[in-house]
Amino acid sequence: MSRPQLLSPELIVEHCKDVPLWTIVEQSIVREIALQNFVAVIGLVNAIAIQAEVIEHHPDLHIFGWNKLRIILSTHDKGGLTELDFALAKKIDTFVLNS
Ligand code: H2B
Repeated sequence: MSRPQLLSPELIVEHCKDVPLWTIVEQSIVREIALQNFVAVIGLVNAIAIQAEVIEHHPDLHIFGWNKLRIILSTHDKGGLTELDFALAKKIDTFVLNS
């Protein structure tokens, strides 16, 4: 996939409307999720990992507290947020609904 450009602050605000469960933290968007148990978290991590490989865009994934996952999305190549981050956030939201 081609590497998109950094988004303007105005476009970031627009994209955030599509992913209301994500929070802007510095140059990234972050979502924390609590699931039923550890195995459910691992299942979600695996689903995200496969998608990340497909689109060649990789979030930071932090498992903590046995049933929680913190997902941090940023485009490292560009030093901030791009369309790729919001596309992956939307996809991850669909995985969470099904986990
Ligand atoms: N993931 C993230 N989150 N940011 C990047 O800039 C990035 C990546 N770059 N995954 C990708 C890999 C790039 O290095 C390869 C060549 O696609």
